[in-house]
Amino acid sequence: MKNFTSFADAGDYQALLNKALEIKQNPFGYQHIGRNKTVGLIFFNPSLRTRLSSVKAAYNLGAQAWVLNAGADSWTLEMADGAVMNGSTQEHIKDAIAVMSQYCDVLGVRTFPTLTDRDEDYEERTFNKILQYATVPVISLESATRHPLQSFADLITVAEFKRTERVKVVLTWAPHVRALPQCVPNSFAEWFSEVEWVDFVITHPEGYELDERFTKGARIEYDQRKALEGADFVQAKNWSSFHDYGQVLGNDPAWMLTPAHMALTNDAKFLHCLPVRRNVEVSDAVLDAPGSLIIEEAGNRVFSMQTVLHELLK
Ligand code: AN0
Ligand code: CP
Repeated sequence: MKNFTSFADAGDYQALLNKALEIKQNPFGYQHIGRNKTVGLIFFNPSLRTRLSSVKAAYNLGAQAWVLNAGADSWTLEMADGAVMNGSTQEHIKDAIAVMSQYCDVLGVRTFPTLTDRDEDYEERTFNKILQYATVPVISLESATRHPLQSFADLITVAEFKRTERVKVVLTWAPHVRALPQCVPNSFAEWFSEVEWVDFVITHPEGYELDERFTKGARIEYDQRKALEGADFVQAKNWSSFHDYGQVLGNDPAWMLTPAHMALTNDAKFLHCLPVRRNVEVSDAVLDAPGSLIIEEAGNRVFSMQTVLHELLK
């Protein structure tokens, strides 16, 4: 592994999953790998789980971590190549990333999409600049189009809680009050459509089709009730439209996950990457039910990150 930005970087996903399950059993067993190593974490956007689980993962591995909230804690960064910097930006991303690379052995970066310029987002122009200027391995802490550490944590969670050899996993769109990125569903689709022991179904209202580069191989079912039938795991997430880029096309509250939806499933376990808008995306009764794994799923963010750090630092 050279960088970790997508499913492709995971290589043999089953081997990586087995490693994560092993590390979870013995979280301090690889401290020789992190000794005298520094993990740098840069956030261009807010975070609770990614930020804290990454620090914890570094500590478990015997490494130190620093965090920078770019823009808020540092100089305002210029992204455009060749910019005449006589406006509000104070330091070029080129210099900032090259400098920060000297202060760490691996660099985690969170960027978000513009949700207004689809080409800029789907070409990952910001993240690719970071890859270009970094001189150490780079981990995506969520980019414009992907959130691979989240999907890896979701895979760990499904593997831990599955009751049968094969499982049906459903990703369902959920209503929200804001326009959100497609990163989480893109990555979820990219990962779960490749897992051999998963029957993967995506359900969403018409107009919320994701980029086919992420959903190829997945079954798409517009009837949410039909999709949920017999599900072993249900992951709910809102996303804005890909085709009508960044738009909220409708927010039918009937798509909010309730116990009536879950009753259609095979006593499914419930997943959500968090943060969740309670009683908008999903009802309290689902989030707080015994079958809800939202806290365990967030807990596994430590082990997805720790496993990736292990692979990059070993
Ligand atoms: C972000 C998103 O949808 O990508 C982060 C989720 C991990 N969610 C929100 O902005 C609410
Ligand atoms: N799930 C997730 O990535 O959460 P944060 O945005 O809080 O890091």
